[in-house]
Amino acid sequence: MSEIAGPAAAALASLSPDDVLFLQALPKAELHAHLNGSIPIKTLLELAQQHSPTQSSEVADTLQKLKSGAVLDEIDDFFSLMPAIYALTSTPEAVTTATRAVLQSFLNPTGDGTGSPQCAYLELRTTPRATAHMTQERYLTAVLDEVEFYPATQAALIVSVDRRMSDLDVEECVSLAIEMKNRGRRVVGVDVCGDPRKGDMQSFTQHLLRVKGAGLGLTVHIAECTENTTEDSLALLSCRPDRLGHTTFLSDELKALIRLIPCVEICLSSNILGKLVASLDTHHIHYYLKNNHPIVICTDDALPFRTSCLGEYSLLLAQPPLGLGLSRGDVTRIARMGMDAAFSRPCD
Ligand code: 6MZ
Repeated sequence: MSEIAGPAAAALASLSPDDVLFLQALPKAELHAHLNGSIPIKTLLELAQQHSPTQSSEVADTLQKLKSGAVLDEIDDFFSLMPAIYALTSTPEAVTTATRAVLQSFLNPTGDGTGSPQCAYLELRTTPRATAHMTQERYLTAVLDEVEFYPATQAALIVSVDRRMSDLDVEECVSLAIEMKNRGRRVVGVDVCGDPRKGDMQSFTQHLLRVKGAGLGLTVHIAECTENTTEDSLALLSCRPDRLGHTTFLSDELKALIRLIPCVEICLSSNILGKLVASLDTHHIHYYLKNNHPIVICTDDALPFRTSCLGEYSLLLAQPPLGLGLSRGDVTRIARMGMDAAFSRPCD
């Protein structure tokens, strides 16, 4: 696991050793983690080393930013990190290396002496990507080979559809997810992600409506930024998603509509460092806690946001202003809600 920094690190540092032990031992589900945003910095640097003769200045600049802690003043600052990361994961071998490192960082004992992994169950998500070296199917196969190295009670994959994809690409991506599931591969759901200001969600619905019929879970990033219109959110909600990502700018009218959606994926550090939410105080997590709506606590992109599952849970337990000051009982209840919201219910 990479070093954590920022609000999650400050919250963790404020906890007593006993509180830290309590959080480490708590079975946690990580249900919203993007593969290419979760690669440990050490692994990314190793990939860059192998790549070095052809390393562009863009890759070098991005690595420098990620090492020192990327400052994200606007949404483009986050998305502009991705091309360099993608340049380093453009072959099946690099995808294998990156996926293995991400899975190990979440699921292998963290080396903190407790023997606990970061999380008990991981639903990793990724966007199948075709490059000069691989097809989308080859990409997905490389990822799934690594995911399936772990038992089904520990790891599964969600196939992401990117808002920037063409209609044909969305159709193919959803078909690929369904085909993989039908072949017995461990795909458990489909996600809609990508730059929230892009894409026409109305045109995505015909493809997304096939997801649940195929026995897959559906999760969608929704109302992530102020530019997301009510129509955009309504189009996504019309596909009856099982989980919602972020929901940062959902209006009260739309919040009323999501009462029956089983779970909202909350990414505290991501929202704060990405400057989509001003502070923990004003975070929409308060609305869900007050209304007893199920949530799951997630890292989103541990690489740029320099966080971990432990860090995110520390933000729940730490006293204000560093955390929400929730009780151990409440934090235990939230962790259980997360486990219950998995697409493939892990039974141990
Ligand atoms: C929307 C996000 C995201 O799929 O290549 N992604 N989309 N909002 C976010 N919040 C900050 N964080 C990550 O992982 C990287 C991709 O995940 C999506 C973006 O499309 C990004 O390119 P994969 O493994």
